Formats: sequence, structure tokens, C-alpha cells
Amino acid sequence: MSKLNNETVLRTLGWKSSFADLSGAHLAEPNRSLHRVTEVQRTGLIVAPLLEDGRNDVPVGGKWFQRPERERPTVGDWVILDSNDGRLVELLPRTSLLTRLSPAGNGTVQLIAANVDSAFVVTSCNADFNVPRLERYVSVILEANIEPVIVLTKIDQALDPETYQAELRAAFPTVTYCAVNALNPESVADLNPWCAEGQTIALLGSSGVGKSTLVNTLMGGEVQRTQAIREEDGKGRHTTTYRSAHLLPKGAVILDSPGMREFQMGDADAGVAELFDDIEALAQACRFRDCAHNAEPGCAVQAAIARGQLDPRRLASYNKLRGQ
Ligand SMILES: Nc1nc2c(ncn2[C@@H]2O[C@H](COP(=O)(O)OP(=O)(O)O)[C@@H](O)[C@H]2O)c(=O)[nH]1
Ligand SMILES: [Mg+2]
Ligand SMILES: [Zn+2]
Repeated sequence: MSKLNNETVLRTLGWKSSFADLSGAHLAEPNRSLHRVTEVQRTGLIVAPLLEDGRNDVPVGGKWFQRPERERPTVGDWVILDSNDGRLVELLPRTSLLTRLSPAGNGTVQLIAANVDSAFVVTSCNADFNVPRLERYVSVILEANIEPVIVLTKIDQALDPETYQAELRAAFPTVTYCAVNALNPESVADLNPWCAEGQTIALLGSSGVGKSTLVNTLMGGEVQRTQAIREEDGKGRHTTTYRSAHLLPKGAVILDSPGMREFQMGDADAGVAELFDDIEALAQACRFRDCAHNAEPGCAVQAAIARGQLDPRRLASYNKLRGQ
């Protein structure tokens, strides 16, 4: 362990002691250090903490870029570097991986972030609010075994914030949502349960919905508090921001994905099944195993709609997301 970076520092970057058993033999070798990828550039990575010589950039050789997309390093990855020359030696196994289809439309997968615990899907009380789009985000997040949290911003600007919340409850009965004024620290404190040390949060949503504002509030509210603590006992915690990784004073790391205006989902059947588990449960009772829940005799899903127990819009979304 002596060759590892200081564990306290690693913890501020989201390292969990439960990851320790993930690290392979490479760490036992001399001159190896453990870092987190905070940014991916065209020819290399930006990592934290710094290498021994004070650098934070790691050139990544062609060998890595020739690998299948999923085996290349992405933001949030834990990597083992050679502390002598900064060479990327090993990519540690991930606990989760968020992906999307490339907007280029050629069917390739793009990595968004790795080792994420929860994802804030940010939308606001205005024209941005769009249930089908939120359903796509949430399906992909669930598919990746990440906890989705819908963050509804600008409740202070809406005449009818409760209408948006009612829509969220109807469309996402099993997903937590927080309705906030992103400019107000007390309001944003509703997100604290996901912001503890060791947690990594991915931030998703169209531009203009308040992602940067949320990060500022999550960072800023506490900077003041940290200063107050310092006066008392000389202890406190620095907050640090990289281009796309923010170390929150509460301990969590937020990974901000740039330019997510277009979010094409790849295969997310398991995530869709989880989001629509009520329909999946009803479908167990359909007469035909391959029932498409349209006009088949003995369709338990249509029966639930007829009884007023299932919103037909939900079935339409489910079928659409499953490509039917
Ligand atoms: N009143 C109010 N304004 C907000 C809220 N969230 C964001 N804004 C404003 O909306 C604009 C866009 O926010 P920004 O954080 O840049 O969105 P981003 O593109 O998702 O990062 C800024 O002018 C913010 O001040 C909110 O909850 N209430
Ligand atoms: Mg922004
Ligand atoms: Zn059916």
C-alpha cells in the first residue's frame, strides 16, 4: 500500500475501500500509483491526484485507442500509472459504466462516465420538461445499475410547479425526484443524501436547465461553511474543481458531461424493464407469452388500461422504448 497514493486523498476523489479488492497484481509492483480520470482529451487523460513530478496529464498510446470503445479509459475511471514515466498501465474494473450511442449515427457506443453511483437527471419547470426524454435517460441509467434521481429545477419560476411534480410521480413511480430552486442552498440540500464521501454522481440534462448552477450551489454553500469551521478548530476541507469533475465539500464527486444535448440510447432493455416494472408484472398474466399488448385476446395490460389502472401513455412509452 505504501506505493499507493495517500488513501485520504483518493477518498476525496471517490475511492471506496470496497474497491480495494478490485485492484490487481499491478499495484503490488514498484512505481505504481492509483489515479482517477477527470478528463479525456484527444491524445491523453487528465488525472487526479497529480503524478509524483507534478504533472496531471497522461499521454495514452495507440495501444489503448485501438481497443474496443468500452475498454478505453473514460471520465471517472480508476487507472494505475507508472509513476516514473506516467504511462497508463491498467484500467481497473468498473462498478458501472454510462454509455450512449454516438450522435454520428454510425451505431458506435460512446462512453459518458465510469464508476458512477447515482445520476442526477436535470430538467426544469418549462419547455425543457419532456417525459419521453426523461424516460430515455432513466432507462439508460437503470440499465447501467446506477441510481437515477430526477432533479426538477426552477420551481421558483413556475406558476404551477406541482403540475410538473405530479407528472413525474405518474411517469416515474419508482424513481426519486427532487424539486429545487438551484440558486438556493437550502433547497439544493435535498440532494445531500447522494452527496456523501465515496459517492460519484453523474450530471445529465439539456443545456440551460441549471446543471452548472446546481454544481455552484453544491460547492459554494459549503465553501463558506468550511471557512467558518477553519476559524474554530483550524480544520476544513478544500473544494476542488476540474473541468468536468467537481469535488463537493460534502465528499461526493460530480462528473459533468459536456454537451449532452443529444442523448441517443443504446440497448437498454433491462433498464426499460425496470422502469416499467408495473407493465412487466401485468404482462405475466397475458394469455400469449409474446403478447404485444395491442388487441390480443386475454391481454392483461389492456385490461388494466380498461380498468383505469394503467395510463395508456405509459404503455405507448414502453413499446416505443422497446422498439415496438
Ligand atoms: N430562478 C432560477 N434560475 C435558475 C435555476 N436553475 C438555473 N437557473 C438559471 O438558468 C440559467 C441556466 O442555468 P445553467 O446552470 O447555466 O444551466 P446548464 O446549461 O444546465 O449548466 C442561468 O441563468 C441560471 O441562473 C433555478 O432553479 N431557479
Ligand atoms: Mg452548464
Ligand atoms: Zn398483453
